[in-house]
Amino acid sequence: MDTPSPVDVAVSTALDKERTATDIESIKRAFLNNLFYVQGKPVSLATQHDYYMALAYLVRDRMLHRWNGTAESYTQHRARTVCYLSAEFLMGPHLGNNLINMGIYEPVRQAMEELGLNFDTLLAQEEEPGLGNGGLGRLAACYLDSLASLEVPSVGYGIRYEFGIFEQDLRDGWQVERTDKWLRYGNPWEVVRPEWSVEVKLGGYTETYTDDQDRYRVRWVPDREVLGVPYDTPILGYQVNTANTLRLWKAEAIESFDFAVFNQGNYYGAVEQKVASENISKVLYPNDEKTAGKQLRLEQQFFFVSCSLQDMFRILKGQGMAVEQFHEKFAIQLNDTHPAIAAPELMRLLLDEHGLDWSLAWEITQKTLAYTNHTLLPEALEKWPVSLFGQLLPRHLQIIYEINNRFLDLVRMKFPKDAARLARMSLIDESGDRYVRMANLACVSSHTINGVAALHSELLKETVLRDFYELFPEKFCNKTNGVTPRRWMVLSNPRLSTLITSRIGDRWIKHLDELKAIEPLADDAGFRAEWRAIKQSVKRELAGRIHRQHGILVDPASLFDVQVKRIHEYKRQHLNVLHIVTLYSQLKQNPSLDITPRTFIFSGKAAPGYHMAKLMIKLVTAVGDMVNRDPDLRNQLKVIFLPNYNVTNSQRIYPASDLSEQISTAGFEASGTGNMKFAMNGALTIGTLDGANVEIRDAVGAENFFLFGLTAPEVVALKADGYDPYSYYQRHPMLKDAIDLIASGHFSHGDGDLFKPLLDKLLYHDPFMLLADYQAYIDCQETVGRAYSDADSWTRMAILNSVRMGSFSSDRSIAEYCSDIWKVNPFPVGLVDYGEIGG
Ligand code: Z57
Repeated sequence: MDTPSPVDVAVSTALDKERTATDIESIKRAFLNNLFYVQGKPVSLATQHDYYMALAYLVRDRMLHRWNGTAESYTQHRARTVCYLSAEFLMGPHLGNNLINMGIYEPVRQAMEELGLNFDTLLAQEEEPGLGNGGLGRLAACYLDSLASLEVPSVGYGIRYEFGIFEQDLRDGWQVERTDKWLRYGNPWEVVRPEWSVEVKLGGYTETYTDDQDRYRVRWVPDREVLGVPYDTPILGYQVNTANTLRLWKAEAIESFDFAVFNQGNYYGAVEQKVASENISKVLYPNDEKTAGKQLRLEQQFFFVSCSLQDMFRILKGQGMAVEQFHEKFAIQLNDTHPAIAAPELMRLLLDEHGLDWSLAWEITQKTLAYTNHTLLPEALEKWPVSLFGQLLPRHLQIIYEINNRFLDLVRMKFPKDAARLARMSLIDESGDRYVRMANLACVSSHTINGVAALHSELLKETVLRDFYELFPEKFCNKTNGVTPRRWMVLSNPRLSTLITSRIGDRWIKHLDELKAIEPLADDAGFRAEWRAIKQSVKRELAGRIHRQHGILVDPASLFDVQVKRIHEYKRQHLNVLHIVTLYSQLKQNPSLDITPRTFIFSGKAAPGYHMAKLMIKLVTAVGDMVNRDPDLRNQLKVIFLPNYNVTNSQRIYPASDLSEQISTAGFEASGTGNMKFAMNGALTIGTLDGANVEIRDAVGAENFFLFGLTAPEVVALKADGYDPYSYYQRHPMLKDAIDLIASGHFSHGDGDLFKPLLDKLLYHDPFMLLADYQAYIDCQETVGRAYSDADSWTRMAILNSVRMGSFSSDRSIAEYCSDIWKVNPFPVGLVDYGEIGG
């Protein structure tokens, strides 16, 4: 360490020890101080939310020593840094997670309880930042946790949406959306950095000029500019000093008033421009796996990417590094194609703003970027009409054309006289209306391309990215997704975590592989009893919540059969419903039939414009309405749709689940990550050979996994053969019975038309092959039911599932990204002891 500067010394003496102390008495003092001085409330007027804020601020105070220390250390050592570019970060509530990662959960809980406050009520006050749709955004959040926990210098770059994913209500069993006003009561976790704001150009035209060295240059003359203002959130690693940054950009007007317009007397016109600028970061597009194709969405993508790249150039310069060293300082990961505009934008900055020539700029760009693909669904592959693109980003379109010219020459060289291949690989789709193909752009511009599970990565090479694989086989790899055990075990399932720690210590939380030391205990009856008692008590808690919030009584001893995820036809929530209707029908026909009592729990949001998904929700709730109040069923079946699935709610659901439904049509779910959260918490999976299910089954053992259904190659073969869903309906009486019962209006007050679009699609198209998999699913569920009735054997399987999930920690995923893609090493941070410098 250098000699402390006068500022260091001043800081050291000014630093308030009260703001770092974590003993119970200090926490209580800090809490009461914050209530008074930050919330400005006497105890007599304080709300639960005031208490939450007072607590959040004392936690934030205790994070700042690490955050500042980390920033200072990275800057001094010019540490190589991962920049994770993502249009979504689905962080979930911060408070509990920060307490866990800082290692002060217990003293803080005790301090609050000693003040007479209910700690869980305080945690529940936090409005979660729902800045993502589902798996892709939550993966980004798990990856930030692991990057920090592995002490890897990194920044998450994204958009600070004012309205995150909508809140879902149910009215008459239908989804209705409400805007998510998550910032309403303030956000204690962010720090705005207006001094690092950047300007982003939009629209206009380009012109050429020759510079003072007589070189031909291009200038972009925009017709609009917006300001990007960074809001930073600290991301703590687990039990390390590292605190990385999530930097989210808010769009603002550059001048809050356009005085030229104002002075002409057009006050309203002046304000209009401010409103238009702020629109860019106003709202998250609520589509999972479907492109919106809207200009505002492209504006969002370019906005956050341009802000982030400009920010990297500022950092580079601040560390005295040359522009030519950009790829040495930064490794950029593109989370899907949403930030793929980074390729032409980085080229533009290097060429037009920093004066590099094409070949050097292109080398730097390719050495910097890497691309993760998250889907094979054609409707999710982004493409932008060339006209729209050129109007918004005229310079980028030129650059894309130039990248394309050079790229297609390469293709011609490697594959002479293959016009069809050229047309498929071109960055521009010219088969009809012209489009810019973002996946092609990402592939050409990146040094590495990865899928998110082994099967998905193989299918990518065989299907959507086949041509690119044939040209650049060395670019392709797999990085199977993972989830953070800090949030998904320690925070959400404290009792199970405590049980595990009581037997093997707490190293498993950082080294999840070490869970396998528990394996022998699966054969220990005492351990099984403890495990089962915990599962039962967590199920009782969820049952209580369901009763209080929805007035439905469910039996905690019944099998909790759970499907929670976005509502989508390929995820086949309606296959689950066909099973429920089949059981219902059997019980109605034979009221003395004894089945394994089940509670079916669904939760998930439908994209607001996805009518079939909304109808699937209505089908679940309609079946639930009939089933739940039918005395003939003797409480053997309950069907619950829990509204507003989000991170907060999911944390209460995974630990209370017995059976995890992972029943997508094989070949359609890229990975899935909920599947991992369930298994870690001791749920058994019923699933197809899709996404990461394949690897989960390998890890936990085929004998501990309920497999059914067509494989991905069988799905392709059956389609090629001319799949006829109607013939399955005719051949399988139970299937016919279930479909006929729904079609009769039995679950819709006699309205036989309500579910007709859904049933017709199944009978006459069935693109996701529910009818082909129906019988196998029913048979497999029968096996599940029988297995559950042997509680001891079930618990043994549950334990083996959980303790064999070590490789699905996002720590493993991130370690692989670091070594294989980013070539970045951990950089442990030592904290400056200001007290000693000053002392
Ligand atoms: C999204 O959540 C996923 C893929 C997408 O293309 C978009 Br857009 C959103 C999901 C996949 O469906 C999951 O299978 C996967 O686990 C997740 O991304 C994370 O990779």
